[in-house]
Amino acid sequence: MRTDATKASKQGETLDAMDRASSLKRHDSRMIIHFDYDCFYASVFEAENPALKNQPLAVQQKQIIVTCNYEARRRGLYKLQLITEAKKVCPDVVIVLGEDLTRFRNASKELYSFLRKSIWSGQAERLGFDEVFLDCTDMVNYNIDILNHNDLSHSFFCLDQNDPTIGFQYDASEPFGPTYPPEAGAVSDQDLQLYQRLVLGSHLARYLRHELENEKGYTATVGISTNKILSKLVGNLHKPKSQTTLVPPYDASASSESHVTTFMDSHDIGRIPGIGFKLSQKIRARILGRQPAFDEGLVYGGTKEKVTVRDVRTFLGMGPEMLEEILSGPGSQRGIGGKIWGLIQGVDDVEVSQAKKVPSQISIEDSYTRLDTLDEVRKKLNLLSNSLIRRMHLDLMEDDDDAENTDHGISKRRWLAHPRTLRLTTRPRPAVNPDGTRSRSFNRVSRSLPMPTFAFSLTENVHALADRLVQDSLIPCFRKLHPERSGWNLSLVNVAVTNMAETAADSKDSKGRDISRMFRRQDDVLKEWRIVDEDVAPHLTDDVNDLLEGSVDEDVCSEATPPTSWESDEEVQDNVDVCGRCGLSVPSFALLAHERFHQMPD
Ligand code: DCP
Ligand code: MG
Ligand code: MG
Repeated sequence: MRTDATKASKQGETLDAMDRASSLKRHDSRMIIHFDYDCFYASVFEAENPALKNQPLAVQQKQIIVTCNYEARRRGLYKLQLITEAKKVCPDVVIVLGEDLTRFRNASKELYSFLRKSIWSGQAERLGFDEVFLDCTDMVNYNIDILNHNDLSHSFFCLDQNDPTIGFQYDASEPFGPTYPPEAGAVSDQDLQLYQRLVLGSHLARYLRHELENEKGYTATVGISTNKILSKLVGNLHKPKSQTTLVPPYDASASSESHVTTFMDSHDIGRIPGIGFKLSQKIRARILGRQPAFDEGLVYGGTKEKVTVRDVRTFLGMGPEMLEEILSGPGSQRGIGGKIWGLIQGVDDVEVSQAKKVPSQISIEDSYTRLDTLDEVRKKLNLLSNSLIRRMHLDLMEDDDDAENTDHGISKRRWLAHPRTLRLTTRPRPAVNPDGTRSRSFNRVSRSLPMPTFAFSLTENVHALADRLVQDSLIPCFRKLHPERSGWNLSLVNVAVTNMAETAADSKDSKGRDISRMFRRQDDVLKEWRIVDEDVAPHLTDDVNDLLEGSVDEDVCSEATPPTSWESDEEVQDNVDVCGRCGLSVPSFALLAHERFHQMPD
């Protein structure tokens, strides 16, 4: 039994943490809806071939199932399962190959565009291929103002400010769908306004989910709250094809505790977006007072330790300063302690970003089980450069359909932006130790150089440009990065262009034409997305690429924008290795366990 003294000190700690929490600024005035498509890759195949819908369907990359539909999950299959195991569990599983990401990328853009057009603000942000945040504050506020409080259950949600007949009927007296917590108590006067707005948000979410299903054939799991982190996390509670609203109180009071705190507290520290594997291990080490153990039983590894947000939040002396001290180190973000302290308490004031005109970086990479000769490097660089230039043409150019520029009615192309920097990155594998083991340090090294202007040629073909890029720029750069002729072995090569300089300003066009061009391309190019593919696979960042070893992955486009709370810590990205036996990608820390897995008898 706990003594009064410990109880008092525990309470003291909690109060202290609560005081600190209440000093954080929470922005409750926004309405954010987060979408995560259900079994996304599988759904893309189902959309192409609806007959697949009623069958257990799994999408294969290398030896694993990256995802499977819910019929397959009902029969015991799960994400990241080995194909061999899946076939044992469900012999009639239909397996489709998902190594070419083009169809997923296209579907992702199409759904994103559809959702963006469904809201007023245009503030729609894609996270990876299968998540979208929508800022619906304006739509909800407008509809709050037109509520008839005498007859809430017969409300009409107006979807067009210019036409009051466009919209849907709904019951504004209660939220649609599940809530967190499930049994919400009476709403206090103080929380009434927020509650009402969330009720409207939940009905709008229902409408958008149904539209997505009816018009595009995709279902999604949705979260509704006042910022990105809360809407994303709360959506996870009811999957698939459902939604969850986080209901107030969002702040603690004398009579009730904050639902935000209870909700965030229940998460393992490693599940919080923005806290990647390395950061969470550092935090765990401090809370446990020792190095946290790995779970060696998992193919992908993980941690054995359960350290919850609550454990962290109520740890003696915990606060932004302590987190800063735990997490800061070479290359860490300034103010990381305060940022993480906010995040674990559900505070996230980062805006849902507007669609971007051009990506701030295009990066192409591939991983290899063995890459140790210059000849091979040259070949790989060639493949990567071909992809890079093709991707630059797709993402950084548009049709130039000005009359004087058309060639017999066929539009010429013009650059929207010129990247100024070319960057080559490799991930060297340390040499094998005398005892046959290999150290697990997989940091990337890179060098940047000015982007050569010939790469923007509109007349030379892609192959010729790629050859020249390799010969004139990348090989010399590679030699500087790896001056030794041999002795290295690379597990990854990445070629990226960054530091975009938009060209509209120095175009010869008049201002007026630029504006009209801007509007014209709004629905084509302006909607271009942020590709943050780290988030396609939250904790297995290099996974998708590594699984695609041998083919060139064009989707590893991480943003070069200033870090936001949504970027996973980079270190996670750097610590994935490819198993030499089966080609499966495994976080470095789990490779030993994975190798042991191969040694196991059948
Ligand atoms: N993906 C991948 N490799 C991973 C994780 C994910 O290739 N390690 C791909 C396949 C998924 C897609 O990204 O379809 C989206 O990832 P999710 O985790 O959201 O998984 P699903 O959408 O497939 O399933 P759920 O219904 O659980 O959201
Ligand atoms: Mg997802
Ligand atoms: Mg999903």
